[in-house]
Amino acid sequence: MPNSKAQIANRKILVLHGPNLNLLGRREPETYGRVTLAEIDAALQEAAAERGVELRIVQSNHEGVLIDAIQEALAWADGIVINPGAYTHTSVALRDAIAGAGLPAVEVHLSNVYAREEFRHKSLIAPVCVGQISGFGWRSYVLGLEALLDHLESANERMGE
Ligand code: CA2
Repeated sequence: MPNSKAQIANRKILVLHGPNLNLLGRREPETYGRVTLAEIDAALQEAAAERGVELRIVQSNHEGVLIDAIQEALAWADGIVINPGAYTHTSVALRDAIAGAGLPAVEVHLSNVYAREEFRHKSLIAPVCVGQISGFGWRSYVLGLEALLDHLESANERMGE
């Protein structure tokens, strides 16, 4: 079995946080916990440093800004970790951007969207992602990053690199 904590040299990953996630830790702690977005970013940077990976992190409340970041990532990134927030359930444009970029993406959610309202059970984004992680609070992001890095590593192994 391959070493899942292997260092992957020069990997660069875009982390995208969608709308309202800037409020984390300050509103609705019963649903989203008390951890702030800055603390999640710090946990991600720590996990990335352990694997020798560079992260660029963007939060926006605007669909177009998220789409621009995905398009620009084509020029520099190896993959995307995204919590699309409520756009998960509504945005054909975000889905098209991820599909169009062709970069491997992992969708993450703090809450278990399948244990919540029915409108959250449908993700327009998940079908264009490698996979989805939902329900582990801030750890969903770190698990998503680890899963994406393992996916990139095994894709390389398949290509005989
Ligand atoms: O569980 C998740 O990570 C979600 O992506 C969060 C979205 C929600 O629309 C998705 O269905 C599931 C909402 C993010 C809003 O975050 C807030 C944080 C604190 C206070 C208010 C909103």
